[in-house]
Amino acid sequence: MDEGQQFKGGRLNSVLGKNELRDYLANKEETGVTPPSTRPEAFFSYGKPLDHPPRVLLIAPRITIPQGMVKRVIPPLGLSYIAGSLEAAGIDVKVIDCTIEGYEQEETVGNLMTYGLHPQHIAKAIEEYDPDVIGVSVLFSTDLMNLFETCRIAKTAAPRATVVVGGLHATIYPKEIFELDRKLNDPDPSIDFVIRGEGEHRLIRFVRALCEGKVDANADGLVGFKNGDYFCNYQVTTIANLDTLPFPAYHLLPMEKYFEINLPFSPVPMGDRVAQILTSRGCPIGCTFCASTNMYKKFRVRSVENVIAEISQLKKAYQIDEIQFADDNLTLDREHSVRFFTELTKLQLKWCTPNGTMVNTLSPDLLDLMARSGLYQITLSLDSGNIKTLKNLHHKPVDLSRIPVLIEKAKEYGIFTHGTLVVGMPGESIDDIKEGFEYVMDNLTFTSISTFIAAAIPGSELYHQALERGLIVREEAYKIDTTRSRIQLSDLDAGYLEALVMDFQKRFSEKAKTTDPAAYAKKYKKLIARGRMPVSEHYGGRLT
Ligand code: B12
Ligand code: SF4
Repeated sequence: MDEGQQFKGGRLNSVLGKNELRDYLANKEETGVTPPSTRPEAFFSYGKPLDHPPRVLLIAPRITIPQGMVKRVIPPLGLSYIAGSLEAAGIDVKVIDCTIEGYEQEETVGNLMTYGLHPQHIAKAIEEYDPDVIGVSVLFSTDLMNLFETCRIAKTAAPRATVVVGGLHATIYPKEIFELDRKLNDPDPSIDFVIRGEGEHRLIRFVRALCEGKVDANADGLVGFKNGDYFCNYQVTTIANLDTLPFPAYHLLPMEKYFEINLPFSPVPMGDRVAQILTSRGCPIGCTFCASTNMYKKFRVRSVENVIAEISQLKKAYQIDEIQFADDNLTLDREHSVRFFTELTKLQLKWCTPNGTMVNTLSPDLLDLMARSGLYQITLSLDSGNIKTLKNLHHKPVDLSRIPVLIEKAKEYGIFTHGTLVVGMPGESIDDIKEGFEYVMDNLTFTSISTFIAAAIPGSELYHQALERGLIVREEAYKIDTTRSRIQLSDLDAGYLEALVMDFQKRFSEKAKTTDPAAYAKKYKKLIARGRMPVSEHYGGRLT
């Protein structure tokens, strides 16, 4: 994207001094070479060669959220992809998703609630399977403690197994993972290696080497210890052709349980059997508050045929009746989008974009095509109604004048429109926020809106700015709560900012409800019927 590129220089320059994110970005090439590793192999001995075919156990730990937030639950996409690749490579693999296995189990500490199976309840399953490698994923920084408790139990239940960690936080901050593990578990750490970046190929190579009792100290993205000395390899490559990846191995997960709970990525689905699909990876835009753009900057898109084949397979195997696209930037490539939505029309499924789409990539004619292919809700990430904030603080290219036209077009088709806002950025004044709110109030007739309070999310530029300016301490940022002004990024009084957001949400929701009561009732039908939508949640911007 031209505008995205234009912002890129500014974005990197605005990261103050040297920090882990800057170091990570500077040394990540995203060459798109598959398989990667241009460095010569440097094996060292690690344990004994295996006398049996390797067994790999992948675990998604339980999840911690602010109290009152909807307990969404979807199959872990990253681990399902990795499992699919391991299987295709002939490696025996099992997956445990703690959130689904113990969905009703809750533990509350202060304002936070953790749900899912406590890892002590999987100790027996781990012992029985007796894995050689245990791979644990950390998707959210808020789940670091859940990661450590899982790794501890895994190591205790299977002391012979090698414990490997992957995911966004571990990728950008691997040293911190080891430091915390050693602090918590000294003198008996529970994590052996971190694998940075996309795990599909890297884990296969790691397991294969381990079978021979060795580890490659030069392996792309591998971080760990060689004879007691720490080494940290950069993540050099990304998967060039996503079509080469096997589909996610959902057959290893209890899919019926996810369908039964029916609180997917967007927790207000129209369908009863919802699948999450990624048609692409990466986003080059570089918004200051976003971590995913730093994990995968390079945008790579699967072929239309490949995505349609996956959806058709899911229809056949699980009778899915809705798709929710989990892409960071679903419509970035316009020409591709046109071809994709044209083909999608033939499958006759409902679909939505819980993650938000980029306003500047949309046009009425594309929306027309999207509507005909089954779109029932579009999330428009304007993120601010204030141009100054967008340009100077968010670094997000958004042409606000496009939105009313898109909303009108969506209405013609009975499509719900959902807007997202992010307020309380460092440097944003109360007047800036109010100006943005009033612009939205007066001009944009979304069906619903979520107003998030800016959070310093680990992996984002904002996080490092906040750290370097002494606005936050690391540990606070692990408690991401975008409904509260807990880390005081701006000079605004926290209570005042929260009240302002609440007031705006309330006014906007009431207006939306009175303007189009039918749309409101239809959208929230399921949640209201299940008593799952306390008014405060809706006003707090916790629903999409
Ligand atoms: C789907 C999703 C969700 C789902 C997650 C459901 C689930 N359990 O999977 C839901 C809707 C619940 C969700 C919610 C939120 N999310 Co969210 N979400 C995503 C999203 C869009 C996709 C994640 C994904 O599946 N990626 C695709 C897979 C293929 O990639 P992956 O998970 O990274 O896995 C690959 C590698 O990391 C690696 N890997 C992963 N695990 C392992 C393990 C091993 C052993 C190995 C070797 C490798 C490996 O290999 C995988 C395959 O290549 C990401 C953005 C993104 N692009 O990642 C944000 C993202 C993870 N979310 C984010 C945030 C902030 C949130 C919220 C806090 C937002 C909010 N305001 O409320 C909430 C609440 C979180 C919570 N605790 O519930 C941030 C997290 C940043 C951080 N540092 O924590 C992200 C990165 C987006 C962003 N804006 O920056 N989210
Ligand atoms: S917020 Fe969206 S557009 Fe901005 S960098 Fe993140 S994924 Fe890309």
